[in-house]
Amino acid sequence: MMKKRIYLFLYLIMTIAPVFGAGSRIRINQLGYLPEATKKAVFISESNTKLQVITIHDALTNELCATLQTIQPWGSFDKFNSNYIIDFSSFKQEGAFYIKAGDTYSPTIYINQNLYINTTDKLIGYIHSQRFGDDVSGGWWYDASNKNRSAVVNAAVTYQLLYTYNQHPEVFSDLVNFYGKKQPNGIPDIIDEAKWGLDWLSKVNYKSENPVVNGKLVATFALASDVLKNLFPALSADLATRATEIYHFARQNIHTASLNNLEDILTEENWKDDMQLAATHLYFINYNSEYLQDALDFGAAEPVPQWIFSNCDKPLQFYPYLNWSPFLLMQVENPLIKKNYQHNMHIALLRARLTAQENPFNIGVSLSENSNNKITALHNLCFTYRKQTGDTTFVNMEDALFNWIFGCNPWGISMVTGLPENGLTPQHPHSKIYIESDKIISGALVNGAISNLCLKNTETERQTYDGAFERYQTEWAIYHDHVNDFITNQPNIDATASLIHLLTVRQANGEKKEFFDKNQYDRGGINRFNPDKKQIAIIFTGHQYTDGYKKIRSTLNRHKVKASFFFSGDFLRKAGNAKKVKKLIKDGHYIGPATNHYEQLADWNGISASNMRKTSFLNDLKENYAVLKKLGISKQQAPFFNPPFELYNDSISKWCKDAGIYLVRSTPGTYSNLDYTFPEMRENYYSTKEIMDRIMQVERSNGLNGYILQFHFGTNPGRKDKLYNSLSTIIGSLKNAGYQFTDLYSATNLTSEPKPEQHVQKKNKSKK
Ligand SMILES: [Ca+2]
Ligand SMILES: [Ca+2]
Repeated sequence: MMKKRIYLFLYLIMTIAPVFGAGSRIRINQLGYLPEATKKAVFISESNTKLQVITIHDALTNELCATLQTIQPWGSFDKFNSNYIIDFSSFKQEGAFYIKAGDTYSPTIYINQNLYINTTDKLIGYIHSQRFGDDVSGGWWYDASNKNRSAVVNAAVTYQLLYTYNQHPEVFSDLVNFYGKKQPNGIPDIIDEAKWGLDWLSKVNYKSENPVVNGKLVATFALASDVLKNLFPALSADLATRATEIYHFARQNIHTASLNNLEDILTEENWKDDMQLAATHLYFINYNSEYLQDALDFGAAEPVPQWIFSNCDKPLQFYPYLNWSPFLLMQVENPLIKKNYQHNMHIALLRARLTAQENPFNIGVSLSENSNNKITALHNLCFTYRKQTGDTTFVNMEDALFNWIFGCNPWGISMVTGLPENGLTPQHPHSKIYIESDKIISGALVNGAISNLCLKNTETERQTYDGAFERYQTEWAIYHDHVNDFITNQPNIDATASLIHLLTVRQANGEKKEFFDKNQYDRGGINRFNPDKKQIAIIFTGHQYTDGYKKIRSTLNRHKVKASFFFSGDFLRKAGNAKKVKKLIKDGHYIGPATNHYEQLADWNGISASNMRKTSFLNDLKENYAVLKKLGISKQQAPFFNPPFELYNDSISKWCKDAGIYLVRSTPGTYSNLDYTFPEMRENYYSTKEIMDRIMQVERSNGLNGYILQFHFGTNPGRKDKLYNSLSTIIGSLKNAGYQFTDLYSATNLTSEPKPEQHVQKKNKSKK
């Protein structure tokens, strides 16, 4: 009997049990997911693991938010005996979460509609940092850490910047001038950067170049002449002439040039793709049918991207990886041309999908040197094909390529330096700046993983470096976050430029089109929202006193103003306060946290209070949320936080972001928050009249657009002259001055207000 039991027990362990896999990991896109988008993660495990269900939890409170069975087994792969694709697309709440599968936890997963805001600025900033030369005579960008100068790479980067801007000009901001100084110059920053490239490319002596270079010059100049028509009219006309001149030279010299000097200068083998793109752009400048014929002829020689059909191709062998020409020519009014290119792209994508089906990450490129060039190129190919044909056959592969870049890969690392800021990103890039100064410039996509087979073909032996990533290396894919690994961990300027396009189209096609964050920040906390809007947000903070309750509530109701209230855990636990808070919820106000005991988090200079560690801060906040929960407010319904005494620093705002919440404080200058002072404070005391005068004075001199006015829910009994008694007058005068009062959701536009249905569902569940 005893024996049988043991056997049964062992049997259970071996068959049903272990989600406790040794080396089990959940790989996710660290940048995050749009609420309405497809959301996938990959579970990899070195042991045999059965996975049938996963749960999703809030990253701060650990609250269970969803239980899902949408998991697909993938089988075994190299050293990973079990692999699963976790599909959590049905989960659409915004915030910070994690997935739990057995005893395996994912990193923090961010779901938000505004994921892409400012990301392209970072990438453009990286390209800017690669400028070499002086501002007067110009220069080029280093194409790699060895500080080479390459006309093909410079032309390809410039072209991609112009192309991307031309597709979605609305996405790009103007924060800096041509020299990168924080001084808007009326030119989108992506164009400032493209202009740097153009200036140097204009100096290249095309007569000593071959069609590989000249084709790229023509395409770039012709596209630039179109894109810059309004911004730089004279330059635009000049570039059009130059493009035509270079094209005719290149066209006449194809046979003399192509065989002789191609191989010495470059490893780039194909030039017909470059000449095709050149002819295409010239056709779109003057609609001369000879150019169209040339474009079709050159295109016939290279109908599909060759690297999709090859294995260990060299970095520049089939450069640039993506030829936009077929997509541009599909717009020509000719059904035959359109159909032909559509079929070619379809075949290329089918071939890529065969490769993708061979690995759990669904990656459809062979991992050779500079694989991230191919990953971004294939993504852009999938996207553009889908956009132009409406065929969604390859959308899963497209998403997988995007997720791979940002961490859904065997190592769980985002391949872009410093993006996302709070993620796991390359810490030891093979870049000269890092080697010389230890500084990592954000926004650079590194070369990416390589297969062991292709690594052997390089002059490098298979490299091994000690580190956490070694256990995830496979024959299929090797990557090291190591400064000496120039094959996989070297920042790559043209892959970065290609990634700009990828992020841009994803941002432009997101369900809610917010391209810019118009909030103003101080040490990472929002202290003013969109100054273009004649709107004000009112917030209250409560810890010790409640004497303002009745007056504040009736005033807000009378004026139909929705405000935000931040209450400490101590406040919420005090007898009688729950009732008040419930009434405020019923009135439609926002209720959020202000820490558990309302203890100072930092001093007036922003220096952290002693012992203030991330875990202690977050644990304290968690307790505040636990009391809110008892009043029916989940963390997802309270994403804004107001720190005690409005004191905080960069770390505290960052910790808030990690937890999926936003730190908000008052806009300085109006003294509204000094309504807590009392006469014994002597020269620091402010009477209600002084505060009211001050608010209206700021209004007259500056306007109060986007202002956050913060008041107290109650104040020291020593203060007899309570400001809340005059709240109605303040709101009235501001309304008369034309201001609207708004809630923090619409004010900041950072996250959407949870829908009422979600509350109802939760209530029903908790009753069961
Ligand atoms: Ca600018
Ligand atoms: Ca080429």
